[in-house]
Amino acid sequence: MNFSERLQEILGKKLKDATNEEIYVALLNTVKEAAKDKGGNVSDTGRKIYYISAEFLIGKLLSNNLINLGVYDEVRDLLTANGKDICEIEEVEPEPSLGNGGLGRLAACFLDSMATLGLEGDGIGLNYHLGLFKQVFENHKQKETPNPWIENTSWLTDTGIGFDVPFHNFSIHSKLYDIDVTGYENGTNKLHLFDVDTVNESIVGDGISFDKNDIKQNLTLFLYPDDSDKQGELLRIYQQYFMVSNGAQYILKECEERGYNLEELDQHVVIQINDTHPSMVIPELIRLLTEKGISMDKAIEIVSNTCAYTNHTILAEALEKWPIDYLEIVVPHLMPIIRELARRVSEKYADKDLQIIDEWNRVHMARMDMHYGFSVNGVAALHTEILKNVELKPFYDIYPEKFNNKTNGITFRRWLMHCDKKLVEWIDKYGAAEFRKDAAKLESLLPLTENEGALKELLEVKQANKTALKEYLEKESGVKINDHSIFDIQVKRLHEYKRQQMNVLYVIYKYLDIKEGNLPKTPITVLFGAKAAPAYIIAKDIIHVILCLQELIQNDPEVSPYLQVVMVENYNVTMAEKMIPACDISEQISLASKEASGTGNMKFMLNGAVTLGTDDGANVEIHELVGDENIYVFGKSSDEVIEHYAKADYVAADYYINDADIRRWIDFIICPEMLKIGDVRTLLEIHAELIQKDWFMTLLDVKEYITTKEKAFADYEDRMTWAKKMLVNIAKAGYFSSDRTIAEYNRDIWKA
Ligand code: 26V
Repeated sequence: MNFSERLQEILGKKLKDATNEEIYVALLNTVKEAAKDKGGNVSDTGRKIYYISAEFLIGKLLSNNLINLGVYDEVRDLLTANGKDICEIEEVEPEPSLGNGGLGRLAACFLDSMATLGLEGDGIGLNYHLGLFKQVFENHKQKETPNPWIENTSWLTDTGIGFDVPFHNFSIHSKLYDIDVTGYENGTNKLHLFDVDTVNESIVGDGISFDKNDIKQNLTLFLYPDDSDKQGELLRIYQQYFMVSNGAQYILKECEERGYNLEELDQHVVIQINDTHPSMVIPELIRLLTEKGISMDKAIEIVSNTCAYTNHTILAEALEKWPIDYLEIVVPHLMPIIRELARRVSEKYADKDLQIIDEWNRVHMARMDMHYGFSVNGVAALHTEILKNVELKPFYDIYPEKFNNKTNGITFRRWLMHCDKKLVEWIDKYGAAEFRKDAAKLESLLPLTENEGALKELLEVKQANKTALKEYLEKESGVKINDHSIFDIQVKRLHEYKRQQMNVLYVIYKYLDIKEGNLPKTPITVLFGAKAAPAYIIAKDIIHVILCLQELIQNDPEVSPYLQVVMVENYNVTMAEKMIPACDISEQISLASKEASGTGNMKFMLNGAVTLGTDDGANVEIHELVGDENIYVFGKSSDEVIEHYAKADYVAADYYINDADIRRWIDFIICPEMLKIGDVRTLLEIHAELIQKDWFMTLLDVKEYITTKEKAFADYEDRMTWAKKMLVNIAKAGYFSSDRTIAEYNRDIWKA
């Protein structure tokens, strides 16, 4: 029976008589069955990959699964023939928010690529009932509300599997739910999400507040609850240990069922540790192996050959260091192992920067990973170089063979085939359809730079996507934008190092310029999307400034026909899928050296946006691929920035005092018109922050940023030349397929 027939059977009534909700549920169940029928991927070498991550930002799954099962077109046509619209059915599906941003989305892309390449590789994580949070704007401020996503019928399958996870003087029994990961024209892998039966959603009070002490009721309630206080940090340790203990027990159970000798664990298993959140898997596995009678020496050796660590940031504040006191409270049984691991290091090395336990009795999770894992990788060429030469230099000096780079990638199934169907049609028409199995084939489009007809059509595709976004925003939020303006987009988590505040200064500059009568040839729409961590005050202040500016400009009839600012609410994967194909200019303006890689930059490029960015993270590699002509690069280099930090010689106030332009833009934040719209205290706070601190050096680059952005806007006017830039970006994006990244992980690290 084919997919459509089975769908009709499961639905049990005529398609044209069914509601969108009924069709969604029937589709979901048909997909689950088809995923099972395809069977799992099996490793050639017998080594199975486990990708452990606190975050999997999977996005909606229906269309992605239909594409991977090769039935998308068939289902769409069947629905159309019955008066139904597949897009409306997609909207029925809730989006889980099981991640913060790039790190979680990367994990989701990696699962898709592992399955597609036929690698036997599963994800292990947690089933947060209420996700991260849903962002709503109230009084020009972010408010967090719960984001429930689990419905009676969902992608989760109850496996019936569970483990006892020991904590200090109590234990919790887990429950494992699986989500199928369908490979594109290949077998099915699993995402294993562990959960607790006793979690109680009704303990949530105002916003996302809840009793942090009641572990049985709150353990898998939210992703990374506010950890600005001790109770929050403890809960995070509870979550992390719960994740890795379940993961370790699951892995050992699978090995035992397959009849493997646990002393040869490293022959059968490789564990990729996604940032430091799952690092306790190392001592936990050692603990479990020694409980099974394996000696400490042997257990350490096996586990060290099994675990590999990926670093995703050089920001010191994001490298986890847990106080021993906290670990003693949550997982006292793990401390003897951690102490033993630390002792062995201190016996061998005197350097204090290499110690697992520091002089303030904190356990450095990344250091444990580097000593007791066989691989350490960064996520873009520049990032890995900075790790080797600066941030993790003492480790590179003793373990040069462990360090390697794996430049991030994105799955083209979601970020092209699913989200930009018009562009795919165009690519197919011009003979690069093979990109589906080999992304490098996009390069065959390059000769089209000489084909005026093809370039015109490419511009038409972009225009259609812009109109589609305009319609979507109006329908979803009532916001009206001009689809015949330039779409300049910055969407990513809100963080000072990403410098949304620099984009804000551009908007102010442009507003004042238009006020002075200098009108842009084509109107400009600056779009933002970003969630801020609930406890990150400055990030929330920046959102406030953006929302105030949005209103101020909207209400100014002199300026609003030429410049519009829109911050979309609750930016998530679904919103990204709508915004990215519509983008003209992709804002990637982090302070050089601070953005480990970025992956949004790759998605925009693939969809024909031109990057405006610093030479940071993977932008460096984009720059190399497309050449100076097809990207707008500005700003101080990572070397210069690193030197400024070393010498501590960047003084924001000097720029404010000595540069009248900069002073004018910054002071605009507290001008009477802004103070009338916004909150005085907040605006004063961010004003002072920019002058007195500006830790991420906005003012160092702001002028060059503005000049470069103006150049990009001017170049946009020559539509044919611009279309060539778009084309080169699309054609060169093949390198950023996560299929390439995963093939490299497998070649160099996993060997599965
Ligand atoms: C975490 C935190 C938490 C505490 C407060 C400050 C702070 C700042 C940054 C982070 C980032 C944690 C790791 C992370 O998400 N890294 C991102 O990983 C992506 C996938 O590799 C990469 O593309 C992004 O550049 C990188 O920021």
